[in-house]
Amino acid sequence: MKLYCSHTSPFARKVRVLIREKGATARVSEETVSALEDPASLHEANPLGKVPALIMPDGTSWFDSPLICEFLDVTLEGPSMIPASHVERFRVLRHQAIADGIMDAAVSIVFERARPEAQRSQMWMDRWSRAIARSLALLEDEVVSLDGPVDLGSIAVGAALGYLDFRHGHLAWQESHAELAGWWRDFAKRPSFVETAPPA
Ligand SMILES: N[C@@H](CCC(=O)N[C@@H](CS)C(=O)NCC(=O)O)C(=O)O
Repeated sequence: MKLYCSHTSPFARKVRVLIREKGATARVSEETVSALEDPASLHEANPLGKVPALIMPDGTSWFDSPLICEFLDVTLEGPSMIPASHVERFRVLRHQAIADGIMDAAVSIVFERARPEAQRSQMWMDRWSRAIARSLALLEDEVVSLDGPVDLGSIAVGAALGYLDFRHGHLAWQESHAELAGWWRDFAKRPSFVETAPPA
């Protein structure tokens, strides 16, 4: 299997961490692509033109990181990252949903900032910023639910927080969310996160 990814994408990092937590790096090779350069190989694997995308030896492809994670979780050996019991499964998927939402908003702000100033929408950047702020407040309130064995939910939250540190350091979110920051400081030390840290 081959994963098209980028080392700056938080969605790709989520998948790359999950593969490492399952101890299955030998099963998935990683190829770095730049989605914004529109490589044909990426479009063939994912018509949406986004990373990550997973391509199978027979040419079948999987895209959108939640689906890739679920596919890899059931097909790769190693500990399960999505619990089977309904209550636990939905707790994990809820964490993933809020984390993916933070990533969507944070990535959108980065793309918006890259546009010529006259074309930027302050209204949208403010709206995405408020969504991030509300989501961080929710995670701060519910931080105890992130404790316990690593799973797709905690991996996704880690990928989202790591992206805020990488691209949105000016938010200084760790100063206003002490519990969540404490959780992340420990969680970020996992080898799976250290190995996939975005470039300095
Ligand atoms: N919902 C997608 C989002 C993936 C995504 O937005 N990837 C970004 C990089 S962080 C991308 O490739 N963007 C290129 C584009 O939007 O054209 C997922 O979960 O995989």
